Amino acid sequence: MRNAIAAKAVKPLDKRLEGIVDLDAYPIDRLDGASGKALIERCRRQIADDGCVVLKNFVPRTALDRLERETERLSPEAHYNQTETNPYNSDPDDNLPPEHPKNRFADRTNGFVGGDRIGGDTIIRQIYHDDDFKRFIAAIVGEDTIHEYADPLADLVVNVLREGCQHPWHFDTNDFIVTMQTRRSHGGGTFEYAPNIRGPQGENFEGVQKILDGDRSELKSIDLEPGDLQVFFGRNSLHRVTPAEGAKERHTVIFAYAKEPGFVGRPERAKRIFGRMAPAHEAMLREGVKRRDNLSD
Ligand SMILES: O=C(O)CCC(=O)C(=O)O
Ligand SMILES: [Fe+2]
Repeated sequence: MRNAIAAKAVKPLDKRLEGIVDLDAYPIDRLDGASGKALIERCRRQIADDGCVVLKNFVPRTALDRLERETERLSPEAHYNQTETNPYNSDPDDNLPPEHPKNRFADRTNGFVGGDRIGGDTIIRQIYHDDDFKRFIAAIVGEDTIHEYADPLADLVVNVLREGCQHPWHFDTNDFIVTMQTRRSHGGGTFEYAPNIRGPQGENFEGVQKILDGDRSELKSIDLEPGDLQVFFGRNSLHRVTPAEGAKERHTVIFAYAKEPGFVGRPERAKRIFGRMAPAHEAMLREGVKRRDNLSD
């Protein structure tokens, strides 16, 4: 009897994602097979098209209660960080008129829970570390391999938007972001984006300004739901999350990967985002190590 229970508790390596990822719809454990290749192809096409792919119910309905509870339990530990930011996360430019996008600042108040609070038995951490998942993400973003962060706070993050919190219009500073919604707010919290509104052809400040002024003709809008996985290239696509409305918070998990192994974010950033540092950041401060922070914030 004891053995039977133990055998049940430890899943064989090739069954790790069973029950927590819909492997029928998303055969990421069989990427070399015909269905796996077709999935990669479909995602790559969507990303090439407008820089965004959403895999609805990546976590199956049967696991959604558990998924939602994971971030619900963690959200009271969120550190809130308030800033005013323009779409470029840059300083204002006094040489430009006040209506110019570089001078358009909006409130960005956001809560973050650092990865060291997220247990190894959670669905979200099991997905984050999974080799098949990493291989899948690498394939669709066009990398040979991607690497987990060596940063114990920024590797896996819960982003909490309580009532009134938003991600105002911005471009990301990193290439791509992998996120999963785990809890939906009663209202608001909608992801909107203007695909490739800027690019090698230029900044298109006029186009950006129009959107800031309320023009919606270039916009796409996504109603994310718990269990949906999103991969988004935000460098050239202006995007935002509208303010969360109502008492129910919006929760999103950020799965952070880098092109190179060993990435640790700057200690100042850890303090700003999470309100604290991990030993790795304290060691960096002691040793005077400076590293590039390629996270978008
Ligand atoms: O939470 C989201 O859906 C996207 C947030 C975002 O744009 C960002 O973190 O840069
Ligand atoms: Fe973003």
